[in-house]
Amino acid sequence: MIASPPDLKLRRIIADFPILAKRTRRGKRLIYLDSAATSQKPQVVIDALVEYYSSYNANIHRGVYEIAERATTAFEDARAKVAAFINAPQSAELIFTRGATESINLVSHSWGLQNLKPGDAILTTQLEHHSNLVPWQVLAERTGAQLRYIPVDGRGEHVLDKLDELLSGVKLVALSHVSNSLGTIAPLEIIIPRAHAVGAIVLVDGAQSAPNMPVDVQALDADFFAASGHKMCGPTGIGFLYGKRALLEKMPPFLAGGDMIKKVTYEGTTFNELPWKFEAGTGNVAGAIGLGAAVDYLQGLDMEWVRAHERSLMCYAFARFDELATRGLQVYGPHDRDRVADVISFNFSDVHPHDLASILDTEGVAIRAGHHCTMPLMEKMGWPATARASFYLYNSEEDVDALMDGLEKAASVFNLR
Ligand code: 7TS
Repeated sequence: MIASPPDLKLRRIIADFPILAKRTRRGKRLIYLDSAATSQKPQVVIDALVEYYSSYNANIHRGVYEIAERATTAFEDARAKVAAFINAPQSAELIFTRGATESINLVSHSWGLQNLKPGDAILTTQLEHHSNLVPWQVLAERTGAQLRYIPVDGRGEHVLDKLDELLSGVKLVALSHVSNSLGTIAPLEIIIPRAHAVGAIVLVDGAQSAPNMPVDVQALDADFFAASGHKMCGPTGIGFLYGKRALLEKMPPFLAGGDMIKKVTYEGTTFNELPWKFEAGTGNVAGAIGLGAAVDYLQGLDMEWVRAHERSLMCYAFARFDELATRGLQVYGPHDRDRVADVISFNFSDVHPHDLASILDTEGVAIRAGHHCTMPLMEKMGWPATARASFYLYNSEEDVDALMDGLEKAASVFNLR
């Protein structure tokens, strides 16, 4: 197979990311295939951060002077942009957090401690990132609720045969939209209505979907949707939680302090309105503004295009990987191109994935190796670890070829025939 060179749109996108023009220590082009861990940042996002810090750095929601008002407006504009990006009905339903992990913890502490009791159940899946698993284990322990798992098959696809049984007594379903280890796209269109039919609410961990495909929380009918800015071209330390207003209104604050209050006396406190009730203390103002710029950038590209681009790259990568199948390259995850997003997990013969990643690094190719924060999944599948390549909007078929060349090199280092 021959790689198609990047077209004009892709060349322009690549040029938007200054890091992609840098060389590695060995003088190689950087082939970044670890965007599921964190994405690279376009210049417009970097500029938004610099502009805030150099022109209008001030705290928000308090000062009456010019730069404080400008900072507050920029922060709240960013909220509106992110809300629109996932088609949330109102900006007030969009809470800024540090990222998906904090968003999930907000729900487990605030909604979970208030609503769960012994005899209730929480349903998640065997595919989850630790961030969407450990908070529920802790909550189950604290409330006496039971934690159950939707099983996955050997390809990492959800097995729904026993869904009705699993849903009995369930108050909350928490599952990832896209698996960070295998790229599996969850059948939310089946699971969410069935969960609602038994009166359960649904939290969607969108850490890996928001960056890669159009997301419409109203069409999904998700009750909560969590994501991280740093995986979608935004800065680190900023993310968001969308929640339906009726649920958020009834939930107690997660953290207490400044900004989340309406009135405080020595006797007690009246909490602020949504969304500020859940935003105690000075938030990541620069981060939110940067995330607003990231969302503008993504919308400018069109998320349908992003998904189509990644799907086509994945098809090319799967085809190229097939060439090494006879030499012991094993690809995990769903084979149906419509059920898999931007991630390919694999092992090459008995070479340890960390050794593979190190050899690829000498060629400038950055991939991740390990358990990808899904230790129970790895144990279930019987894989000590996998190598993982994840693609994003700035990757090209030439990047896939560079990965293949690196794997060929590994094969010769390890004498694989
Ligand atoms: N949920 C999923 C599905 C994720 O992939 C991740 C991070 C998180 C939650 C947590 O996100 P955070 O921004 O709060 O840390 N996933 C990965 C990964 O695959 N490699 O590094 C981080």
